[in-house]
Amino acid sequence: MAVTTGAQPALDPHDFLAIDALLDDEEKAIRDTVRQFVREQIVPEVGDWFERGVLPREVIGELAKLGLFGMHLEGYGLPGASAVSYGLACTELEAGDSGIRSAVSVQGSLAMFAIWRWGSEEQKEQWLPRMHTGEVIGCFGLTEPDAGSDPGTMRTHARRDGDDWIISGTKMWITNGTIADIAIVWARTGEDEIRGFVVEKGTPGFSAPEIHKKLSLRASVTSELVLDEVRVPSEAMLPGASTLRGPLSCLNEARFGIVFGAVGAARACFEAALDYSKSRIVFEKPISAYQLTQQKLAEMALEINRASLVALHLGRMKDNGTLRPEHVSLGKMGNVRGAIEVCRSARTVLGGNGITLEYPVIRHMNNLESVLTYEGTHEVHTLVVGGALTGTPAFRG
Ligand code: TGC
Ligand code: FAD
Repeated sequence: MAVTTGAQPALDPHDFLAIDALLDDEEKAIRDTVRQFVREQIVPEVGDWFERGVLPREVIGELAKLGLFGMHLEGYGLPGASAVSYGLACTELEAGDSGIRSAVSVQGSLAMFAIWRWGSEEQKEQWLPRMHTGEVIGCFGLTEPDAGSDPGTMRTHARRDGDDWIISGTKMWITNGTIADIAIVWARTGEDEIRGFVVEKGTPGFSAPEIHKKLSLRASVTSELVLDEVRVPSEAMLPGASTLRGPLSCLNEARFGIVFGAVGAARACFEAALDYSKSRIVFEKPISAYQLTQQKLAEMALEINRASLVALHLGRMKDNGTLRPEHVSLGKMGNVRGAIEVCRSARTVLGGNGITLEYPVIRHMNNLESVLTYEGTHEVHTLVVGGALTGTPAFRG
């Protein structure tokens, strides 16, 4: 069939490749609900939260009311939405702010998923319904001051004492740590054994001081977890996981959300740049009329459409059971890097206005520096893909 030419309606700059047509009604409904929430309740406020370095507790309540916590998990009163629907929700949340998507990622894909995948029936019944409604907030403690990309070198350890476990160590850079009611803490229990524990806030010896002075992801709580001989009962241990496979399986879930989320941050910056370019007059013309600006906008549109298609494809693979961790690594490295390029280019279109919180661009740009690093750095994912391509593992040996 020939390419359609002749008189046509104008192309939609916000959906240039008509990707919307690839979504079903339920996916669109979820996407639209989250988009409206973000436009009405996040976008008008988030610059101020970012400036003040806070994530108001009520926002977590609103995210829970929308049913977003653990939305892609099944059973225990959870919605069981498709992976694509969850991904689209992440795109819309991150169009607001990466910190908002992080709050949902950590609750659903890390803390809830750890219990859902590796917990006992009692743990699932005890925690998952209350985490879905936001009554219980969770965090996920894997990274340590001296063990980030290589979590297998963690020092946090747990030893048996009668029926209890005693946990000691420090976790670093933990999203939601200070506001969490429970922490999933990963600890060494033997030379080759790593296990997860549900540690409740208020347990003697456990504290979660907030990390300040961040210049990225400021509308998000980031914390240390300090465990000083913390005693927990044997029922606090997640029975299904006994190696690094336990926490790494949770990361696959959260990384998947980032593949979609990064598209949202990029889209928000593109939209800001497109709008601005039409109204900003320089040398007596709107800057959108200059070819160099059009090139920037075209490159942004290219990247956003490419990243959206990659995300949707990986989402369909996840829904049909063919998605592998290496695919997620490729998606995370490509879409986050692309989003950073889009945001930096958008920043230049806004000129001096590009550096203020009056516009979303520099906030997204700064946030994406965290997104590039957390959930596995760009380099780690590059090496995962490199290992899969060559058959030569890059990390050890
Ligand atoms: P390696 O020897 O390859 O594997 C150890 C065991 O794990 C299994 N495995 C996986 N399982 C599930 N999913 C994956 N993606 C897996 N990758 C490996 C593997 O089969 C093995 O299982 P078993 O049963 O045989 O023992 O592990 P390694 O020590 O060589 O490390 C590999 C490496 C570097 C890829 C991995 O450690 C890694 O991904 N490093 C990055 C760490 C990371 O991403 N940390 C993120 C912390 S959480 C976070 O950042 C939250 S941000 C939240 C927010 O605010 O949004
Ligand atoms: P390192 O591992 O010290 O890496 C430093 C540099 O060396 C990086 O560029 C890295 O890519 C590079 N590098 C490492 N290995 C290699 C190699 N083999 N070849 C080439 N280069 C290499 N963690 C949690 O557990 N839970 C959370 O909720 C959480 N939330 C976070 C929120 C924020 C805002 C941030 C910034 C981080 C968060 N993290 C969390 C931690 C995050 O996952 C780690 O920062 C990340 O995994 C990298 O670890 P690191 O900072 O120790 O860097």
